[in-house]
Amino acid sequence: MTNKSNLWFEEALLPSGWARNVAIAVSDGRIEAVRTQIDPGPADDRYGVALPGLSNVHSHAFQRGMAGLAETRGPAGDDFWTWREVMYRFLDRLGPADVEAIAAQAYMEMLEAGFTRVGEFHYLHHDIDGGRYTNVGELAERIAAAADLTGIGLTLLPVFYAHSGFGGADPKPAQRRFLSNRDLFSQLLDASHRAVASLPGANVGVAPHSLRAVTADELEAVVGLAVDGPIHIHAAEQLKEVEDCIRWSGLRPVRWLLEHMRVDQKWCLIHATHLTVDETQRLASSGAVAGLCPTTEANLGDGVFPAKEFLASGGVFGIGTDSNVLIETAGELRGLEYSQRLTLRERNVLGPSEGDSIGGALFRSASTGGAQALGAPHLGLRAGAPADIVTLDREHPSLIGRQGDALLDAWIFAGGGKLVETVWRNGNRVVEQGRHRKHREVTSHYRTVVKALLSG
Ligand code: NGQ
Ligand code: ZN
Repeated sequence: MTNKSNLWFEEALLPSGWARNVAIAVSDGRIEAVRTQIDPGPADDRYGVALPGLSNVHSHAFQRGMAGLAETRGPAGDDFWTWREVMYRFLDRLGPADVEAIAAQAYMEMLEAGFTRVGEFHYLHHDIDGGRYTNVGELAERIAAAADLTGIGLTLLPVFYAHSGFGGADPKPAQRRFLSNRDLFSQLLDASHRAVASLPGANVGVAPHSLRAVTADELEAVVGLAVDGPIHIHAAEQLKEVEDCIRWSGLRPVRWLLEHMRVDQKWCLIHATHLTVDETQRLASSGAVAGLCPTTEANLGDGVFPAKEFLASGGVFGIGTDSNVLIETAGELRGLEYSQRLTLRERNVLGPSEGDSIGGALFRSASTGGAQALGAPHLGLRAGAPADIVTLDREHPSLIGRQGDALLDAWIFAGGGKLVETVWRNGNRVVEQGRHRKHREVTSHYRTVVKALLSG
């Protein structure tokens, strides 16, 4: 039996631009037809403003469980590397059921924020003592189960991690839960495919963690396993990483990747914060997506991505919530623009031409770049795409009298997260009035798990 519904929106952001009086017919999770300038039918469900669901290109779901717990000053000056120690200590306690409950909470919050798909950069593979689980896909299955429970679209990115620094340095004990060799990684990849097999629209890519964690040979081998999925890698997030890379190879990390790998549309370079002008232009022309995570990059003191030059050179970006310290869509886009305003001392930076709405430019780029980065380029409000639709609360004071891109400006700069009203993912209405249908159940489970973790 097919499952059909007819939705009607006052305004909708289609691939061709804003349209009014839009009817979207949904059948078995897909958009069957989009018609504009049409009156609502008697059986249509009516809504205000429709946007395509956004892709969250970079998440480490388990880190949601330590959100806000790394904001106390330590004995020496705190930085990314001291944060990483705190994060390693937190994951020392996580069992499979904890991972699943925390991921479910994170994915539910993503849907409530307007993300309908997530790229999970999944590197927690082994047991607490570093021993293998009997089932090599144990934790990949927990991620898939959290996606299944909440309904979010999943791009699973199993991570290859083998070293603690450039040139194949031995891993640290605290990294024991992440480690693979080539043979184990191909098992993890097979297990990842099996874990997502029954999830609608899910796919699998590969994620060599960073140039710190893989050798050149390992990188080549892992990239060769990508087949038709995307390739994600952390790059040039911290200055120390850039300096260590130069010491190892004579080149900066992004330059090294551009010279040694065929970096193209299949690639997503996460952060890519520290770029020269030349790297910025070459990364933009490679067609790879820059996976920007403005909230986490601010939280970790990473630095500011040269977004203005990158976009001027035709670059494509997606946004990610990374450490999940705060899960927002509007907030990430606002953070990206504000980081540019603060460093350049200008306003309205990330709109390419006069008359461009900044909210509109940010949202469109994050939609197309995000979908590309997750190997799901067909996303959007168009016939044949999955019905991943987000509505904004038309009655919110920030949206009064706005139309078209002015709605996006109001949402991103003046409204915040609370404007997301209804979210469909694969045709299922998973969020209503800003709350996920399983909010109570998912959060009560999360509460139990986190209380136990923090009291232990
Ligand atoms: C991660 N997070 O893999 O969770 C990293 C920290 C590392 C960010 N880079 C670990 N934001 O890069 O070594
Ligand atoms: Zn990351």
